[in-house]
Amino acid sequence: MSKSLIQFIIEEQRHMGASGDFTGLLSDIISACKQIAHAVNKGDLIGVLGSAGSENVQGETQKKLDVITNDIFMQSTEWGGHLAAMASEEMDEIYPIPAKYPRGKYLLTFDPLDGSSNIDVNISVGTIFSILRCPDGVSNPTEKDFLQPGAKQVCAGYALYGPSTMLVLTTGHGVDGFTLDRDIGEFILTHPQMKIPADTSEFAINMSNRRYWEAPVQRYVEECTKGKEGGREKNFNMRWVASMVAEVHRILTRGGIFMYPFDTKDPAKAGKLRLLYEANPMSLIVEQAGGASSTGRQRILDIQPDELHQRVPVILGSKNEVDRVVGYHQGA
Ligand code: AHM
Ligand code: MG
Repeated sequence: MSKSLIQFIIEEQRHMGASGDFTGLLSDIISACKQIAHAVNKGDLIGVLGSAGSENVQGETQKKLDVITNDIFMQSTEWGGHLAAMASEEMDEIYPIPAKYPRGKYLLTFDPLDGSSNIDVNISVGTIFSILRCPDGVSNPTEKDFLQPGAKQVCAGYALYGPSTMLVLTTGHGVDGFTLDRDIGEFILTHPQMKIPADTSEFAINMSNRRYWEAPVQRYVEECTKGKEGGREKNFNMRWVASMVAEVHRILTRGGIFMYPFDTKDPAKAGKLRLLYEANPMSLIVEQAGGASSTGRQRILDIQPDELHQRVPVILGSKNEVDRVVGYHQGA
């Protein structure tokens, strides 16, 4: 018989001897992802495409769906009594759970709609989330309580709104993938224990930034594009969806390396992707599936965050290729 995501989580909780709080939180997150899948899928039929006419804290123009999906995620998770506070790409400050609801022991960070530049052109987008424990004794969390290294995540996951909607998650015991069966409204386990092959011949990077990269990334990509004629043992293929969720999902399915490396395009930014709700959850998922994730100089999950919306360089995917790029950084 097919196994639903809720059944899967309840069974995990039994093994862990957990209280049920975590299952409650995850069930609220699942509900949010189903609602977002519905809004993304309906698109212009319900008038949700286009710009919201506002900017987020990172100075990026918000799409209507960025705002709508942020509200869906907040409203679905704030009431349950499982969270003490949450933080999102679309909110400048952390959001402590309002006094009218009970406060719980977890902190949630999320990017409600990642890759949102792809919405209007009907290309896959996703939601990324990360669950942390609220530090002991803290009943009124502040930003500093969120500044925990990614290795401390209790759970990380993403929903991919593609030809089918999938939810992929880890609680630190491997990575499992579930597909939304719209007829019954349930996520069903379809991809148990996903594993990233250690070797790959596919790379993903935004080549238009090439002139801004550092020497180790220049060298690696140059070798990939030259393939057998440039000293590598094989030729490489390239992909760039501009939706990190879609790229990570491809890598979990058939291997690959994804890079949004350090570049000199904007000296104020260390990278493009955000540590707490993009790089950390994706790094935990990738490592739990046997892959690797690094800035080029440091394992991402070891980074001690300095601020909520901090950006980091990201190089993740098939282990042997990530190790090669890290090696080029060490040699530089
Ligand atoms: P977003 O959170 O504003 O959508 O930005 C993150 C996205 C990633 O999904 C993707 O890998 C990257 O930005 C694409 O950037 P670019 O447009 O520079 O190729
Ligand atoms: Mg994002």
